[in-house]
Amino acid sequence: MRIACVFNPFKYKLHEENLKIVQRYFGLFPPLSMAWVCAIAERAGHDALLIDARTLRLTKEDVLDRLKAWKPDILGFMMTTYMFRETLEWVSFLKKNLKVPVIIGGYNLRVYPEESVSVDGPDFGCFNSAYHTLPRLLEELAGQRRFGDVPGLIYKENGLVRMTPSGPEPKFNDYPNPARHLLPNDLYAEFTTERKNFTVMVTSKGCPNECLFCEAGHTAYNPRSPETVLGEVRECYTRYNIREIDFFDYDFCVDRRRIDAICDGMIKSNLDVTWACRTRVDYVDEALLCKMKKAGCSRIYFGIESGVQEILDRLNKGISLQQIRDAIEMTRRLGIMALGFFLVGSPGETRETFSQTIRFAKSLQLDYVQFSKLTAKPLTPYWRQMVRETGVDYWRDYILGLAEDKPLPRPWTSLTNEEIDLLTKKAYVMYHCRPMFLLHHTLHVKSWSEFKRKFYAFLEMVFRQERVSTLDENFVAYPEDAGRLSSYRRNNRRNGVS
Ligand code: B12
Ligand code: SF4
Repeated sequence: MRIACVFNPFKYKLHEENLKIVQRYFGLFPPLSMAWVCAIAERAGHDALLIDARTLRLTKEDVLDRLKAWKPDILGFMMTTYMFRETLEWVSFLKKNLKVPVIIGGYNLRVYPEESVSVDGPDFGCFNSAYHTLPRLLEELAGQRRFGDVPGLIYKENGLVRMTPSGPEPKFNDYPNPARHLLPNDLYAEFTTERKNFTVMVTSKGCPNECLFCEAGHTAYNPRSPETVLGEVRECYTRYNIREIDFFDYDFCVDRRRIDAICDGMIKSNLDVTWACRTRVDYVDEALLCKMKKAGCSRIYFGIESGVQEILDRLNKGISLQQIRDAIEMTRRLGIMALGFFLVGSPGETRETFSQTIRFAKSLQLDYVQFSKLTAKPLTPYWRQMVRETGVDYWRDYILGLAEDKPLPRPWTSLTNEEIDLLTKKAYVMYHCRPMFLLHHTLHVKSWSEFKRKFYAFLEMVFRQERVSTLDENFVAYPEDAGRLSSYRRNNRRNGVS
């Protein structure tokens, strides 16, 4: 069977936690979920195609032409809750023109499995991992079509949406490596990228902590072994010329023995690769940071959330301001850049608490900051509370097409959504418009593309941000490398694909 997965471009949404400018400059990333899906299909003996229409700047019509030439038996899409309706438009368009079945998967199917498939467009849904589901589905599509026998599947039958039991949770370690050979690996970059080629890796699922704003809280930890991780790093280095990796795990350092072994392996292999990861301030100490630095770690993203202890406690973050100060000081002293994630509009937040947070952020001398508007995201404790208390589930209504994209209420703070939006913008401007900060960053850029990306982002942040966030029909992600993209498109045209 032939499965073609499509990663569509997506626009800024009012209900998301980030500002439009953050979304625009966040980066162009490999569509990793579907790269796993394709790898799983290929391992089972099927043919796979993955079209990253977002990075390649392809329109629906361009993608249709490519698919007509490739002739898939089934189309695949990854669904997040936030971008569900936009991806659904792509599903409808391509399905109407190609007349092949569509399977959807991804995080939104964990939250709203039946609803996701009940809408017009998708024929099948994979509500957990593709690991067992996809090979069995492809087998049934080619043969008997007994969909009830496929584990973890949602499908439509006689006007009803049916769901099969999901079967045992596969070990993440047993997955093949994502099918990066199907991707334009030299086009990816994130805001902080210093080297090319850049990629993203995910080496564990889940997180044992229980921060109340986070959907990963208290989810089963399912890691890949150090050997598997090192094997993927080596593959990235030799096969795809990757020189910078961002480990996108919810928390890369949950298991001290695992991270120790990964770092030891990286030091031993002596590959010319730098990397970044996310972790908590209470998971690092001097010995670990020294080892991470030696292993090529150049940036760590820490969840700091607030500069007010009372707010950290209300978020159930389980860390103190002193722990934050110590971890950031150590990280920077050892020559690793530190990024801090902060929340705006937390429970009990006022203008005064947020001023304290900005002062705290500045005092830490972080290399990067990200301020996000605290939002009741699906599967978080705040979302559960909101649904319980109001009886309305905005996200469910949104994916069913019953609610428009809009900022969600934040009953836990007296600040209005408009004030939170303004404070978030102000925080970015206040943090970045400091002469010493600007000088330091200008002197430390490593390439022309890094300089251009950061310079344009700065200009847009200071001069082009609207007062209150609005939708933008012409929204596109910052085109990292327009020259390389054009040559890709030219080559493809020469080879007969649009
Ligand atoms: C890498 C990543 C990205 C990358 C690439 C996109 C991708 N998912 O491949 C980038 C940066 C582009 C991205 C973008 C966004 N992301 Co993202 N992303 C991730 C991240 C960190 C890892 C995904 C991954 O590879 N996981 C490991 C694989 C093995 O697991 P998996 O993704 O669940 O995939 C398995 C199954 O779900 C299933 N499956 C998944 N897709 C499909 C498709 C088919 C056809 C089938 C059959 C099965 C299937 O099979 C897979 C293999 O078993 C996850 C968090 C996480 N740790 O999982 C967030 C996550 C998926 N992203 C999230 C969000 C919010 C976004 C954005 C909206 C952010 C933004 N504002 O821009 C966008 C939306 C993109 C879109 N088109 O909708 C949320 C989704 C929450 C939700 N309720 O939907 C997550 C869970 C992060 C979070 N904690 O909030 N993301
Ligand atoms: S914020 Fe970080 S530590 Fe807290 S639950 Fe989420 S992933 Fe885990």
